[in-house]
Amino acid sequence: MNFHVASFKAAYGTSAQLPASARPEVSFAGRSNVGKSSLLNKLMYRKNLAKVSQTPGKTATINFYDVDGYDFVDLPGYGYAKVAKSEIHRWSELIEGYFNQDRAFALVASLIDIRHDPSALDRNMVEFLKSAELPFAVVLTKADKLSRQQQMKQRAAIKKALDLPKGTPMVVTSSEKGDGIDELRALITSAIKECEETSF
Ligand SMILES: Nc1nc2c(ncn2[C@@H]2O[C@H](COP(=O)(O)OP(=O)(O)OP(=O)(O)O)[C@@H](O)[C@H]2O)c(=O)[nH]1
Ligand SMILES: [Mg+2]
Repeated sequence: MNFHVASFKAAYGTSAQLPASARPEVSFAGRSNVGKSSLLNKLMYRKNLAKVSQTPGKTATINFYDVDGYDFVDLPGYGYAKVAKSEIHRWSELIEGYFNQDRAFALVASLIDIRHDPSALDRNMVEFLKSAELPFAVVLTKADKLSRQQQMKQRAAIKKALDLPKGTPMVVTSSEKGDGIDELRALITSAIKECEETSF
């Protein structure tokens, strides 16, 4: 799979607007500011295809990217305290609407900041992915902010806190330095292959 062949497809503000799923898709979920858009850019070898900002809550729509004929989906971040109630409502409608659809979910990357223990919302997300039996991986972000030793320690603590099913992949990444990016590309490639073999 060639991650260099990437382009923006479309942004959707309500789940009713989402196009039917016609090919495997890889989704990126996580709290606001965890680094979803940065990770997408890094995976796609691009600087600013997905918009990154210092302001949390930047990605308020579901954004689709075409990567070598597959869909990569940047989901709006959860847990940003300073947004209006109406926005939180819109967010839940979008995310729940998205996951409730009959889509070809090849892999959901559940992003968690490696510096912190998982929040209640992070645990909800993982619980949902487990109970829905969706193929998912935990992607720890911003590894460059910790030493190698601290990374290993946090990885073990987060794994324990999430009570992950056996064999759930966990990747330590840094969009800043590039750690774990090739490993994640390989994981995505094999998840897509598996999805194609079983769903199409
Ligand atoms: N040091 C470091 N900073 C990062 C990394 N990834 C993202 N950031 C920074 O974290 C902030 C948020 O990154 P985004 O990629 O916009 O996060 P997001 O999850 O898409 O945020 P929303 O769109 O608000 O949900 C930006 O200031 C990024 O530069 C990383 O691996 N290392
Ligand atoms: Mg974003």
